[in-house]
Amino acid sequence: MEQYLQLCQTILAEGTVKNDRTGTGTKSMFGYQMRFDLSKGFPLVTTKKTAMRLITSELLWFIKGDTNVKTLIAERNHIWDEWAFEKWVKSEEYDGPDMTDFGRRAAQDDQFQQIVDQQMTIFREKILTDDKFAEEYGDLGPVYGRQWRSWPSKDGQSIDQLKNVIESIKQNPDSRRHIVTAWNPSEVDQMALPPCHTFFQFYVADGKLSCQLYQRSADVFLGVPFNIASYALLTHLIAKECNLEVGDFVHTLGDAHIYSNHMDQVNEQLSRQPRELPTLTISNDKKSIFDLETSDITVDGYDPHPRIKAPIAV
Ligand code: UFP
Repeated sequence: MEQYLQLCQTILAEGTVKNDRTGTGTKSMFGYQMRFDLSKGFPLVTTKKTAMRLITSELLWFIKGDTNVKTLIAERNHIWDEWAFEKWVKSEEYDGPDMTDFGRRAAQDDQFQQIVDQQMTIFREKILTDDKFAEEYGDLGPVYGRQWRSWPSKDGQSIDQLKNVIESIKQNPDSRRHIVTAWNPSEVDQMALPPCHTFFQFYVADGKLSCQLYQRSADVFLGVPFNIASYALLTHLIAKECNLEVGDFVHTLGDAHIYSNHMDQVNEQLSRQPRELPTLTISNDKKSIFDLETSDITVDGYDPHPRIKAPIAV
């Protein structure tokens, strides 16, 4: 994963100090590209421990077209909880303690953090046990799963971009139109977080499938290790589905930034020696990627340096 450390180094050396939506401040550069040959190991960052289980369950959730956090919560994956929780605490039905601007307030106030945690626990329990509540407050709306699998079209129908792209890779591998886009201009204003991984394209040559992602905005310390592994996994899954070997994952970044409160963590990582990459195994007994479950995917030989904690910018 020299490529990832090189990205960190380049931003530290050449980036511009730039303000951002969250008010945290960043060092940032515009336009950067990394390339990972997927036949040389699975690109899961080794200079800090990264939770593959969360990456896998989130990606399969996207692939199934699911937009409800219930599925993720049931798998102990909490990366999307806050977005659903926000909808709940802003609703008329919510009658607990005031949660205005809870993310920012909790970050500055430990006591308030405890109150948020309590409400979050109640929220998760309700999502898991009350179907009607989950239907109403667990759904995140027009996020990735929706755009990939049922992009609303003009005539009231929907477009299954993922199925279509798999079909086009199989039928016409040389095509230059193997594209899936999550950036839907007509729905961006309804999204809590407009898609960061916005657009991807597949490419077939010499029996190998490559994938390039355009990521408009990249939190290099917290987000990017997840994003690399997620799209590497997606490329493996689609390659298997199409009977192809894996080629390269090309990761193109728009605004690539390191938050000002992640500098020590990035330097800590840069002081560590990268280790051998793990290998990915996809269980063979299921036919379609649409039927896969988290337990069907395993990563072996992952021996990372210890975890590094860092605050998330909201
Ligand atoms: N971010 C990522 N990868 C993701 C994701 C978010 O890096 O997959 F969902 C980061 C990028 C940025 C913030 O720091 O989250 C989104 O903020 P904005 O919409 O202002 O770009």
